[in-house]
Amino acid sequence: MADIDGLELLEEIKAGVIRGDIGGLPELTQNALDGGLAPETVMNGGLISAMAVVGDKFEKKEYFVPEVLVSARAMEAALTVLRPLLESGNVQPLGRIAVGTVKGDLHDIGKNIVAMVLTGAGFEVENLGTDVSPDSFVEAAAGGAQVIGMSSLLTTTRPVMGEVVRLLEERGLRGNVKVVLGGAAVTEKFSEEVGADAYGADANDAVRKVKGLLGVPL
Ligand code: B1M
Repeated sequence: MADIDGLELLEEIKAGVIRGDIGGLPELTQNALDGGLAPETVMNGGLISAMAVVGDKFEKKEYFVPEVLVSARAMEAALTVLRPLLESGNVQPLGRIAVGTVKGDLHDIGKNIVAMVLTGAGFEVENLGTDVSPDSFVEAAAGGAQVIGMSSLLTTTRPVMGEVVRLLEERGLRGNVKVVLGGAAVTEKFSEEVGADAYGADANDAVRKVKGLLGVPL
């Protein structure tokens, strides 16, 4: 495929997510892959950049929750095509990680991408879902997760992450488990303040940070 076709397809995918074309996205995504675009290119250049536009529209009150929800579903439809490719990693897991969106927060697209990319990088990932209580994160750590990954997009849910770190300490588990934070409500500075071990700016950065914490070569 000529590069220009690849760029056009990426633009179509991006436009499809922005206008919420749930039905058309799987085929467009498949066409892009068949045409030689890498799954990571489709995800970053098509899907994630589209959600950034959707976020801008929401902020400017050009989009409201229903439109955002339809775009989110369109992105999920595309991800069903990408998921098997992004998750086909090594056979021997490099480590065990539990990932969830914190209590009070239902945003899961970014967290699911992080889970997918970690799986693809060779980790065994338990996806705890959304609205995950501090106790559930602690249970995952007690059950043998070496890393607890928390995602938060709402500033109101940020205190939950500090609560989890505190509970892990209180229950004597903090020495055995690393904590990684991410999501639009989190910053590196905030991660340090609540006592997390690392901050992941995006899915690839999360993989880098988890590898670093577990001593896996980059
Ligand atoms: Co919501 N929402 N939303 N929303 N929404 C935001 C987050 C918001 C910033 C929009 C805005 O006002 N500009 C705003 C939060 C404001 C704030 O707190 N400061 C907001 C709001 C206010 C709300 C509601 C309260 C709206 C309402 O009801 N009035 C409500 C809350 C519901 C709840 O959770 N209790 C709500 C609802 C929704 C929808 C349901 C409509 C939908 C979510 C659908 C879903 O997730 N299934 C939605 C969406 C889609 C968004 C925006 C537009 C896009 C989020 C997204 O999916 N981005 C968002 C605006 C924005 O972020 N600009 C917004 C794409 C995704 C790939 O990126 O999630 O950032 P992201 O993940 C990235 C990185 O952050 C990182 O890697 C990912 C891949 O690169 N990352 C990690 C994420 N988790 C990580 C974990 C890691 C490491 C990296 O380690 C463990």
